[in-house]
Amino acid sequence: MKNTIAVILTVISTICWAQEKQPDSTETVNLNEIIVIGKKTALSQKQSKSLTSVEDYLQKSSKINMIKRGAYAWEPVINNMSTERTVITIDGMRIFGACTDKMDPVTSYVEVSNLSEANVASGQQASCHGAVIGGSVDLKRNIYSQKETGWNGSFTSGYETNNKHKIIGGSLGCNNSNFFGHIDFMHRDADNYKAGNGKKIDFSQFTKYNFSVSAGYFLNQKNLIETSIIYDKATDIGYPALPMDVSLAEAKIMSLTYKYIPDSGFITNWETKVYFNTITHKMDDTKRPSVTIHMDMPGWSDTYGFYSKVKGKFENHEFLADLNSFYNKSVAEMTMYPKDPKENLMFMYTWPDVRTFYNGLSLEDNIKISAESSLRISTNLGFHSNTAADDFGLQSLRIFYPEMEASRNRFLKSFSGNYSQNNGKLEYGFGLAYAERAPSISEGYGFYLYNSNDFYDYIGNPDLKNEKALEGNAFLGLKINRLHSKITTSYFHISDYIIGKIDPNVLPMTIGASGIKIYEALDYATIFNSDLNLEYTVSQNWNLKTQVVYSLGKDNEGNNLPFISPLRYNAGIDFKKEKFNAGILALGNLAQNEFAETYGQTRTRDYLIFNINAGYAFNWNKNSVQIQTGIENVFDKYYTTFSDWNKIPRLGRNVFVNLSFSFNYKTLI
Ligand SMILES: [Cu+2]
Repeated sequence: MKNTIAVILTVISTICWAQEKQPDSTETVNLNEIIVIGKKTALSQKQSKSLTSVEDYLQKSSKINMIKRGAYAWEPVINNMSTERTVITIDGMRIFGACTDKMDPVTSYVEVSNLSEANVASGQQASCHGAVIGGSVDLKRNIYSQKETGWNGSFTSGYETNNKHKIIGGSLGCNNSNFFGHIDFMHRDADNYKAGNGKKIDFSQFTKYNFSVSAGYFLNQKNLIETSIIYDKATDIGYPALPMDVSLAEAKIMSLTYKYIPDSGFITNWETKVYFNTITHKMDDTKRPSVTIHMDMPGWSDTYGFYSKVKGKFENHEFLADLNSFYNKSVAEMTMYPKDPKENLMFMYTWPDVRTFYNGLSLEDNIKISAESSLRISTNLGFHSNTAADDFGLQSLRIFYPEMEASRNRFLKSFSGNYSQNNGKLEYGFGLAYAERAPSISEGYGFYLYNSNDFYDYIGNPDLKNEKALEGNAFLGLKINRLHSKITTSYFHISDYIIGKIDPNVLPMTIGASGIKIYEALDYATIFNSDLNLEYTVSQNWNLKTQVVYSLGKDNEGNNLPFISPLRYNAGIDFKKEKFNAGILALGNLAQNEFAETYGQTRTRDYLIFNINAGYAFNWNKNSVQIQTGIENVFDKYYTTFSDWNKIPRLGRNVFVNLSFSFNYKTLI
């Protein structure tokens, strides 16, 4: 029955073709995908669950998957490449998680209340603040400077039955002709969740507080100074797929921005920002029942950064120049407490106070060749330096690399070119790119980092070469009456592909670990991605949508790479009439038969789940009330996917209610 519904849905919507957001044919081509998060446009009315997590918004993109280690802080994977090969920024700011086990991706330190949209760029199709291979996401904060004068505010609240997830939030802002100020707050608290068939997943609870303040002052019509602070604190976070939990994950993110917005001339926009962020991460094994040896594993990451970005227009050129720089300090420690109090504590640096200094220049030119065609060329040149600043940590690594120097400098470059054509009905384009990245801190300097997925302790390798990727991409889109379709593909040939390889000569540190893996480079690896998005507007009220994504990743010997998605698909029908909307969505994966046996992965079965939702929104004057409700995983299916760490099962049936009220009160302040 369920399969029949899914097949019918897929067939109906496969007859029709679509994509998330078509670029307007009148502007210069924007190949990036924009995911709307905030409520600033009517688009968000289409959102069926507005208080869902930032990660859940992001995974709507056909380019993004999430590696899940529990209910909180999922790790975004872009084009089947995870944190090391991608960059996630918040308003252009670089932030680095402080966890050696990737329990705190950048996305875990913001809230939906902070953000207006996410700009998802595949491969080199964005000038981003760093050297990257797979792609990037820039999470854009709400823009308060353009709000109407007067007071504005909101109150939001939500509840989810599966894990008793309670959400409460609010915001208050005021604007006058030369000043604006805004504060917002959001709190989430969830118990352990239940997988399908009511199976309780222990250690999957979390509590989160997010608080943010923004203020700006218009020096005159063209010049604006803005400051913003985000404070995010999560406590008592369970990671059921890992052997440890987190007692504290805390971020303080601060920035000061100067914007120059001329109304005519060569320069169209000039933005300069200085920023600082500090992250504290404390892992906790004290609540786990059978811990062989108690460990304390805190980590800290501080980043100081700056960028200055100029956008301009000259004849048929739209150009961008971005000078950016950051300095990061990452430290992680491990203290082991033997059961016998007479034995000595064992202490080591898992990240030996690694300082990363990056200085880069990005240049981009969008050339309008004709009314329908354009060419985008870009380059990114960067100087990258790593220093292991802690002497004890450095000496520990020298056990493996006696010749190792404390510092290592690299020069990283990327180039890309994209041609695209769009006549309103048919659009297509293709591009080529070359990019390099430096090894991450764990890959370069990690010391006995236990991976609970393959049971190996990982050792970094400071001698790793830069990873180099050649990328080819193409897309084809079609708009015929009510039918919108887009197919995109990308192919990456990555030389000196960094991956852990077993070293049989070294013993692991972690009790029960299978052995040691040292980060080495494969000759090359290849990753292929393709996705098809279709949308068909049946009538004013009915809309059909479907998405099919296929990927393949191989190493130089033809083995499958780990964490590459099997074929995934979703199909949905939306109904909207006046203030009411409703929808049904089917989503699933085929079985992962191309799993990475060589890298310790096992097969994952297929799955298919159904979600339904309904919402009601009404406005009066400039105020609005929105109620959204729905059931996720309606048939309470017990399932896991290829990207669930240690095959931790996903959420079973979940009923949610989201409520939001927002107001605008126009007055002279
Ligand atoms: Cu951690």
